[in-house]
Amino acid sequence: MPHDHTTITDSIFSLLDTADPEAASILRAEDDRQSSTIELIASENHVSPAVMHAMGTCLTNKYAEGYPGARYYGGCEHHDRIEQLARDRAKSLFKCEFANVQPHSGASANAAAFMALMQPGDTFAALVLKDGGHLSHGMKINFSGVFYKPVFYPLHADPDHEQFERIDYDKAREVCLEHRPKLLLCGYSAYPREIDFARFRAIADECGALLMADIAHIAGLVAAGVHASPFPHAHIVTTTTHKTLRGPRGGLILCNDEEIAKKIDKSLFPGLQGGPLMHIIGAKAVAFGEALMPEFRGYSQRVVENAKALAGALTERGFRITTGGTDNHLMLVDLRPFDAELTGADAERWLEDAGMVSNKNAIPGDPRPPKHTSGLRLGTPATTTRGFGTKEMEMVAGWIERVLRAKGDAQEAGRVREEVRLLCEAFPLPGHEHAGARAGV
Ligand code: DSN
Repeated sequence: MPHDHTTITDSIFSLLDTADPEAASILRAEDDRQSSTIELIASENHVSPAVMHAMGTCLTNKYAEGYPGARYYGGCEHHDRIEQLARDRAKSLFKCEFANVQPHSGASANAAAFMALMQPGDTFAALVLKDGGHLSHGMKINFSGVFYKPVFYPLHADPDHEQFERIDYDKAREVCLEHRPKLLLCGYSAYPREIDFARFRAIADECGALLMADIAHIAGLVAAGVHASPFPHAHIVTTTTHKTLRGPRGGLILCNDEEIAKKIDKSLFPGLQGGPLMHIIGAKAVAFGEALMPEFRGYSQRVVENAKALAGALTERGFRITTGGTDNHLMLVDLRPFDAELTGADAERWLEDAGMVSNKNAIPGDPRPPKHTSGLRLGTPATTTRGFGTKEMEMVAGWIERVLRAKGDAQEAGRVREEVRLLCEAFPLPGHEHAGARAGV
């Protein structure tokens, strides 16, 4: 639907409309898609206008290979200052001693951490990938599986166990004692419960491993004090900056040990990357500044409240939430109790037709292949940013039920689509607000 009012986003686009109408029309279409749909992908968010603007600045014009005070190019005075600001804010946010803000992504951050702490061929332990791990945690064709030797620990698989589908710390210990990995990796892409970092550290100490926490998903919750911090337990912490942390797309590495910090800096540059994306580093500084504000804690608390509300409302409607609920921003929905035939792939497609964007996801022990799955992963960082509260999350659960009960029927999807659109208009995205928007004008 075209814009019929002026917003901050419109003013950004107006220049592009003239300079490159073809590209502008594509970007406007994407902007309209994001504005008029409900984003339920747990790893996505909507950045503030300040973060959005910071990404589009003169910082992109400069090569700044190296680090503040030690660059390979002249003219880096202001780049040094902005990178130092990003580092300092990251350290305040996560209460640690060292921060490298240059990783282009979470996967790059993980590659740098591995390169800093292991030799090719070394063993590391991580969660079974299909139980919620990440491809950079040992997938066979990823760098982590090609150059290193992963061994895996599982979730509790016994449905009668009170810890069903939660991390099996005893098994993790057994795996580590048997294989003596150099690195024990915790932190996941699809795990809805709090991680016991102290317990992992005890296992790491017992088997002689270093502990690495990849907090890509929960970083914002950790920064806000809504999820336990991996510090002081983890030797090294990696994250993305664009999920619950609500910054630009990118990565970050943190630690408290000077020797490890030196190795990280070296392995990232010149080990893995060349010129840093300085415009993104500028936007990281701005996003970290926002996350240091008291409001960010309230936002993060609402993310979790909203996730619990959505999980509860879906449970009432006959879906099963793995582990029985959530402690964080995401949940895994087992679709089978609702409809034994329904796959995650169908559900994802039908919900998108109705304006709700999600992703199919394997549930622990899923008998279906990854292309189909029996589950959906849903998250609330983006809906909370646009102002949804628990009441709106219950409306979302009702729409999910209607669309999936109608098995993708186009008419029902169309009706829900219109209701979704109206709610989205009442809760405009950051930078799209205009007078009267909340009144539905
Ligand atoms: N692709 C991300 C996610 O959706 O969880 C992880 O990098």
